[in-house]
Amino acid sequence: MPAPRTVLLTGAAGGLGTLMRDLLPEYGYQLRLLDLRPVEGEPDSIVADLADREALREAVRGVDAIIHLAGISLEAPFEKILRANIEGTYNLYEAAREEGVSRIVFASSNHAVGFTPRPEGTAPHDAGALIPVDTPRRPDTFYGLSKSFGEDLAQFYWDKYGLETVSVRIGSCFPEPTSVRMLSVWMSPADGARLFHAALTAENVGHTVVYGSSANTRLWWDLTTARALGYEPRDDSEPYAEKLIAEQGELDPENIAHAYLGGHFVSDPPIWPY
Ligand code: NAI
Ligand code: 15L
Repeated sequence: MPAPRTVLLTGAAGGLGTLMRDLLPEYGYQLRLLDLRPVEGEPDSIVADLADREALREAVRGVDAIIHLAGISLEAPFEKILRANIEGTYNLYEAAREEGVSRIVFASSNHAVGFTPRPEGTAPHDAGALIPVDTPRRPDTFYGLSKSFGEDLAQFYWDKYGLETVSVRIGSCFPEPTSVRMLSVWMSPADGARLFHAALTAENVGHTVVYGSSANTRLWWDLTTARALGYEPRDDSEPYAEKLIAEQGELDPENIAHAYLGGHFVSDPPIWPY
């Protein structure tokens, strides 16, 4: 496939969308922006709901690829997750299929496998202890279930229609890690842009699942499939470790919110205001 140039970025007004709007143009992409809310300072951004199939068809028409970030990004009542993340992602894939878009980068999440116990013992973990991408999916929330659905949807659209996807199980992509857990799952924004670029340009991805994080010293999962796309992370959360551990203490294996990949998402009740 020729290198994608025009890329639809859904969820462009959100936290990750805002970071990627800054970083991805350096790789030569022309971004078409879409969100439920107007993107500040971007009068040409498309304001549309993922429920609006006509608007989605128009939005995807003529783009080379899509980075799909839009949706509910935390736990919420099932009905809301169903509409935005499950039906909304289906609507986007249908629009892409109908308009002949050949590649989607799907913002999956660590919460699709959030009930996977984190590696035991002290980091850095041996390669054999890292969680592989083909570990059974164990969603920790309705939100995580929607990401699990998105990965299956992506596989289905590849097998049935030849529409390629890289599903990126993002850890925590924020300017800095803010918790001890994040020392293991953090993806710096710059590494996020490197990974999205690799996911857009690698050849013959079919449906590939990767974890999305930096090369953290305290890494919990295996970045092999991400590296196979050409991703070379340059950042590591370790410089933040001393301060965060002094403030919050080491992870406690007896604390359910510290025992699994998904952190506090595994705890009950699962629904917070957000
Ligand atoms: P965010 O909540 O800041 O942004 C999501 C954006 O999607 C918002 O601007 C919102 O208006 C838009 N949106 C929500 N429902 C929509 C709908 N029905 N139609 C159109 N737009 C809609 O979330 P963030 O942090 O930017 O995450 C982006 C994506 O990456 C999400 O899919 C999230 O699940 C995923 N992700 C993010 C992680 C992170 O560390 N930031 C970690 C793992 C996954
Ligand atoms: C996610 O999937 C969320 O979208 C993000 O806000 C963070 O909570 C992240 O996971 C995380 O696990 O830290």
